[in-house]
Amino acid sequence: MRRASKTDNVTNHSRRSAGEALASERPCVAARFAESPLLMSGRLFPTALIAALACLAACGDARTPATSATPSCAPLTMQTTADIPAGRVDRGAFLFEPEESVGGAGEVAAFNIDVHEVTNAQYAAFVAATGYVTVAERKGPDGAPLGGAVFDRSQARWRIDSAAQWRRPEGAGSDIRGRERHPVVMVAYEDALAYATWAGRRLPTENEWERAARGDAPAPASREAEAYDGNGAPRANTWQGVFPFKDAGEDGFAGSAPVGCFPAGPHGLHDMAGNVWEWTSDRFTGGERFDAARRDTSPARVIKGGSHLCSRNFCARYRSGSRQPGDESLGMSHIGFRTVADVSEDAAEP
Ligand SMILES: [Ca+2]
Ligand SMILES: [Ca+2]
Repeated sequence: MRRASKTDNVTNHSRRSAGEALASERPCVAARFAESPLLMSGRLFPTALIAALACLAACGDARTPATSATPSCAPLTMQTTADIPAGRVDRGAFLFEPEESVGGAGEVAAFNIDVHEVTNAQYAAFVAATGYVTVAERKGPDGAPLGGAVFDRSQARWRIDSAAQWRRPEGAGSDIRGRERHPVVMVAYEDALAYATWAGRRLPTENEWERAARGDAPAPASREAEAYDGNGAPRANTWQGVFPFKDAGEDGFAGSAPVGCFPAGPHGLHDMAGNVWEWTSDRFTGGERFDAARRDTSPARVIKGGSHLCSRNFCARYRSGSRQPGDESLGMSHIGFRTVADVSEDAAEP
């Protein structure tokens, strides 16, 4: 069922258009902690710092559309939102990583969700309408913009770049021309929330996001099932090759992809696995256990679905059941979002 919303309007607007894993499986985490610019920035809370570094350590960025595949991207006139009926999420039915046993499964009320990640064109429309200034653009104590975290492909490492923001995802000299349909990145949590609020919507909870991704099906008993089909053909934008050194782009993209270029899931949603991680409103309270004391205070939010930086050798979290912490104050190359809204149960009947 299509549902009219401001998101629909901006979808068709023509104005202009690391580490996805915790330390458990990544051999180079310690080394990257030592060299990360985040350690020197002093911007992050300790817990969020660890969380962000875990993310940074495990995945990298890319930007250049590649290569061997020629995906067929759905037209932008595709349905822009979908109603998800109420139901239960049994996250963690099959566990690949320790953090996947943390956080509650449970019932989810009916809701409506964007069928694709919010695009650069959509975010541009929001900024044009409101004059909103993202966290990355705001000045820090030294007078320079706060910037965001950019993966430097040539160096195979991340950096904090004060010139990076949503219009310049790779920092100075970069832009989003030709990437109007790519997911907006370099948006901190509050930047995503501001867009959602403007659109009359909100950000999904983790359980909502996961139910939207998988429907009534249980979490697949395979790491690969949501990113590759039974013949090994890519069904999501991830990283082929050895991260962080070589992204072969066998899925058609070395870097982010325009939204809607990979097959939709059970509710017609695109890119729930891969392309960019997506913010949820749940706070990440720890990778090994749920810490109720931090439920309302943790500066890290749960991000879902993996990204174009997830490879088989590092991260491999291109799954609906995966969950990682994202420092809510930091925009990154591989984190975007989509929005949701409440609906009545009747409206959400299939
Ligand atoms: Ca790719
Ligand atoms: Ca995604």
